[in-house]
Amino acid sequence: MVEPSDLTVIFWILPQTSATKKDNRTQKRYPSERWARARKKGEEVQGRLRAYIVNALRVAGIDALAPVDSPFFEQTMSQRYEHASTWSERHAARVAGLGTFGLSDGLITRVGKAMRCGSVTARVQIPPSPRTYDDHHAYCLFFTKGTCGRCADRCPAGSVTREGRSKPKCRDYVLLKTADYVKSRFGVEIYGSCGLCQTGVPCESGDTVEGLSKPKAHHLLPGQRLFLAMSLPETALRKDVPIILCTGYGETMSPEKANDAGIRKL
Ligand code: B12
Ligand code: SF4
Ligand code: SF4
Repeated sequence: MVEPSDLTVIFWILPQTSATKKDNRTQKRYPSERWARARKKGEEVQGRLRAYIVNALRVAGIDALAPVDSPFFEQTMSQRYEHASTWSERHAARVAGLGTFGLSDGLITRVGKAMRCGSVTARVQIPPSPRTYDDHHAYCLFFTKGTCGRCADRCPAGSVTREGRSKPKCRDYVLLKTADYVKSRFGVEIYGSCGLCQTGVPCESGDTVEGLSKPKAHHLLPGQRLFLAMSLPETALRKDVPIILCTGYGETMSPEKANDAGIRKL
């Protein structure tokens, strides 16, 4: 029998690169090529990262699974919440102290809303990272200051408005229109890419998060420290196993700085 208190959720945020954000900022209707490719390849990377962490934990004798890869994960249509799933990465991240929701429903983190995220649940007890907010909308200017609303202006599907969000409008747009567009224009076969509400907005890179320093490229977010702590036995102590500290947030990183930080290859 497993009690909730026996478990720890390990969570990470992988921000989009500055080049991807820059390209998508100029878009008015459809995603840029980089954004579409990041949606496809980014999720593949997430899948591998989840599998890697689960495996490292299991080798260290710790039961673990990635909720979204487990047989219990399903996406469903809820009468109350429309499109829903049995594991919400965004809710888990909010609880883990990594971010709060914005007007567009996107999760705004210290490194911004333009990101992808993932999690692994493990049977181990680790003290939780501190949660630095009480309000679940703390990083959104619309809810905290009554300003902004830029994500609503940017949404080409009319899904985000100042009155709330329509999931079906977003879903129809990204499943039908952008999927056709990125396939015919870039040869990328992927549904669900758009992200105009995540780029060209004040919260894109975490600038609406007050009072907290932005993590440097090779620094870990609080939730990621848990990951390192937990995978230490199998990774950090073994010199032959590489550790990826950050995949994607390259604004201040260069091969020289990476080298200085002890990373052998960028
Ligand atoms: C199905 C899905 C979709 C569907 C429907 C999503 C939806 N619920 O609206 C479609 C295809 C439309 C979609 C679109 C997009 N998605 Co999507 N999607 C998912 C997926 C697989 C499941 C989401 C889900 O149904 N969860 C259950 C519902 C109930 O919760 P939720 O959507 O996570 O979040 C809810 C909260 O924000 C809540 N909320 C808002 N305020 C408050 C306040 C309180 C108090 C509470 C309790 C809740 C709450 O309302 C949201 C909607 O119900 C997740 C991965 C995952 N397993 O979590 C990715 C995920 C949510 N998508 C993501 C992304 C990047 C996108 C897109 C930008 C597409 C793209 N890649 O270009 C758009 C953004 C849409 C938007 N405005 O946020 C990221 C989120 C990034 C972020 N910053 O938030 C995720 C987490 C994928 C990942 N691994 O990184 N997506
Ligand atoms: S663009 Fe503005 S209104 Fe929309 S989520 Fe970001 S801070 Fe909130
Ligand atoms: S992903 Fe695109 S369609 Fe969906 S809410 Fe954001 S801007 Fe609108």
